[in-house]
Parts: sequence; C-alpha cells; structure tokens
Amino acid sequence: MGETPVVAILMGSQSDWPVLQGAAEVLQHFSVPHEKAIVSAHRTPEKLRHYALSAAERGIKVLIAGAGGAAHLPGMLAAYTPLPVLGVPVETRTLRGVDSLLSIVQMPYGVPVGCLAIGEAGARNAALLAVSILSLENPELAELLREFRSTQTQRVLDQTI
Ligand code: RP5
Repeated sequence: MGETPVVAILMGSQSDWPVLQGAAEVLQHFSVPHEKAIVSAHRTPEKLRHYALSAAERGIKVLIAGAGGAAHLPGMLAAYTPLPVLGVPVETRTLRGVDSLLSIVQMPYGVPVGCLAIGEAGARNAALLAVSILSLENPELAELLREFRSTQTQRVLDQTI
C-alpha cells in the first residue's frame, strides 16, 4: 500500500488513546499506513480546522475520530472535509459513554458521520470499516479482509462448550 498514511486516527485527548489503540492495532494487522494525532474540537480548534482541510491533499482517505463527553470532534471534522469520518464514542465516567454516543450519532442531515459502538469494539470496528472502504479500490486488501472474516467464522465454528 506504500508508506503514505491513508487513514488518520484522531482523538480529542491523550486519555482516549487506550480506546483508539484498538483501531491502530487492526490497521497494523492489515498493513494499512496510518497516522495518529490528538486534535481537540474545543481545546485546539485551529489545529482541527487545518488538519481536516489538508487531509485529502495529503493522501488521507478515511478519518477515524474518537472523543468522549460532548464529543463534537467527528462532526467538526466532517464539517471541514468530505472524506468519510468514522466516529468512535469514548466511554465516560459520568454517563458511561452514552453522552459521547448521542453527540456523535445525532448529526443532522447534510453532514454525515458514521458512528460506531462505544469503546474499544467501536474503535476496532472503525478500523475494519476503513479497511472495507479502502478495499473497494484494492483487491489485495479485499482478499485480506475476506481471510480475516473467514478465520473469525472458523474460530467460532470450532468453539465448544
Ligand atoms: C474529550 O474530553 C476527549 O475526547 C476525552 O474523551 C474527554 C476528556 O478529556 P481529558 O479531560 O481526559 O483530556 O474532549
């Protein structure tokens, strides 16, 4: 796939990394070049704007954005770029991530964000979805994804109680 990052993993805070790390691990498994950055919608709004506006011309094809609480990072990124934005709601102590989920999933018509599940499963699935999107134009990646799915299926079929 080359060396240039095609997926960006963004998070609102360093404290989100334990969750978003799952996305990085999945992308590594598929050898998808990616970059990571802390970009906060409310703490570093200018950085967010610049990042989103320059992403496509730098070769990024999919953005994965995780945030917690009033999680406006994915929506604000989507406001600045037409690239697909996959939002990952990070679990919060006070509302267990339901706040993050509702903030990300309830985008009004016109500026979509693909919202995944709360927490690590969501982060890992965001990466799988990014692989799936990239597979549309990459037959080798599509084959790897097929293998991943069939290995997973076989693992479950082999399980006994
Ligand atoms: C959000 O606020 C971040 O995405 C994070 O989930 C949450 C808490 O951030 P910290 O106070 O831990 O930096 O912006």
